[in-house]
Amino acid sequence: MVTELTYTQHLFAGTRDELLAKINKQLKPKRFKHVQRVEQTAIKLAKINGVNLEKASIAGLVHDYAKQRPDEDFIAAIKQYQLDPILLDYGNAIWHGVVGAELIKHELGIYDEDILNAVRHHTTGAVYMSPLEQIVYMADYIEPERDFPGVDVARQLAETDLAKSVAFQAKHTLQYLVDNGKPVYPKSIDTYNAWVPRYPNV
Ligand code: DGI
Ligand code: FE
Ligand code: FE
Repeated sequence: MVTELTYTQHLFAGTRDELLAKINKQLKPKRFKHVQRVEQTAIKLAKINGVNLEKASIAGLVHDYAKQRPDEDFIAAIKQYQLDPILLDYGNAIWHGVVGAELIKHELGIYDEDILNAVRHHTTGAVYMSPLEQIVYMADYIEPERDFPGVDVARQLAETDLAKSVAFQAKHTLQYLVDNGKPVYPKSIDTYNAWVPRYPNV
């Protein structure tokens, strides 16, 4: 069942359909479908955890808004908004969330810091994550088309113990990065340290 919320909280200056149209222009069809599945999954987790449904909808829809932008756009934004220059050592995987949040703020006029932090932290997690941030981080990981070993454990955990599911994702993502010799963004390690030792056998 698809939940099409009516926006009333002025977090975005327009209707959900108007927001969808703006996102649609930024993304290829596959990615556009993904963000709609993340929205629906985020709403489901928001209902379970008593989180603002409109924020879950907007954050889910916009989380990958910048995913298909060229590198030059991110490099320009890192400089223009004086973000941490260490970001320049990374690439789209890290930029589309951390830097993407600034593009969302300025291009879509979404200023709610909880929504923006949910976008900023959706890839790497963070030491402190609000319930909304945890929901978007997990919804992206477990949306219905995700298919990897352990995804069903992650889904089960996300619906029963949100914080423990965050620990699960932090541990398994770091494991994946290390196993594949990928560069680890320092904040991903901070996320691991903040969340995983609380649940040593996750
Ligand atoms: O944008 P999506 O594909 O929907 O999902 P995402 O934003 O969670 O990105 C997932 C990818 O990002 C996944 O392949 C793992 C990667 N990633 C997460 N943390 C790090 C990272 N990649 C690098 N290089 N370093 C990280 O710390
Ligand atoms: Fe993403
Ligand atoms: Fe995503």
